[in-house]
Amino acid sequence: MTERIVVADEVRAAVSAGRPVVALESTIFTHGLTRPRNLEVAFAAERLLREAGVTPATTGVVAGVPTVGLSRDQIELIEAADSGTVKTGIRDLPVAAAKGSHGGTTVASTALLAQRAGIEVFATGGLGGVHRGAATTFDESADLVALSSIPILIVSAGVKSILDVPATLERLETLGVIVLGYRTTCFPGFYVRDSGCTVDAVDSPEAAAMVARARDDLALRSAVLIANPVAADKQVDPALHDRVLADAEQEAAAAGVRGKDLTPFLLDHMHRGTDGATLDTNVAVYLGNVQVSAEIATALVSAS
Ligand code: PSU
Ligand code: MN
Repeated sequence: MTERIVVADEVRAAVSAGRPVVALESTIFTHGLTRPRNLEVAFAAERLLREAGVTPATTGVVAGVPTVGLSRDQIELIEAADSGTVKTGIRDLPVAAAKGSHGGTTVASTALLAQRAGIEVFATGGLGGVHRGAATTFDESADLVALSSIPILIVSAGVKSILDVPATLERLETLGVIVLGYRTTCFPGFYVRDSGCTVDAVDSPEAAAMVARARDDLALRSAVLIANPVAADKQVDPALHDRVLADAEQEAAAAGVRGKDLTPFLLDHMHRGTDGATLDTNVAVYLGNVQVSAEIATALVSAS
């Protein structure tokens, strides 16, 4: 194999020994969360996995090299303010490689790299999706298409409420992504527990693991999306949420923000417009998903 992906020794050893491993993305700490919380959260997620007996594989691009299982130093390096780190989806990987730039990998590129490294489970905050107004802007996250052809199990709190949630669910259906609520039939809206959309539920880590195994038995190549809602006491007040989001959207339109800058712009506005309330929720959402991913990764190993 000539493809140039570096897999950390610890991750490689765990995968080949059949021990549980969970992949983590890096855009969440390079472009999603604000300093200094971002780094704390990146390390907290890894710690949580280790405490659950799971090997973390934080994924990113270091000097052009896609790396599965970043070291602490590498995480700090690509996070640094002066690092020129680029938000890196799948199509950006070759560009980063050619230029030798650092990259924070999105859900799409993290899923791709992790699956190539033999990892079966991935935890994120919220998946990308169909943006509001996509009927005219065509802004739909590459995360959706990626998950149609990458057989990984991803735990996310549904999709961000800054998106068009019903349209995103329609696209996930079209793309053949398996979507299940974790112990709920209410599809979560990231900052809020209930997006108002309904999905089928799965009620235990073992049941989620069985779905992934059954997918493999059928030789399907699509992802399983386990949608895990944030804890009730951590969700953002829905009224505040809607008000600040409307503001953020107006500002984005006025400033002409588009393409891959839009999601970080909206998140940043939400965080500042709520005096950090959405930031606290974002962190709670993410760590909650990491916890569930650890349980599913462990169940998946026992089910093998
Ligand atoms: N969820 C978060 N914070 C983030 C993202 C998701 O809580 O920063 C990132 C993920 O990396 C996701 C990306 O893949 O946003 C989607 O961006 P876009 O809409 O441009 O595809
Ligand atoms: Mn987009």
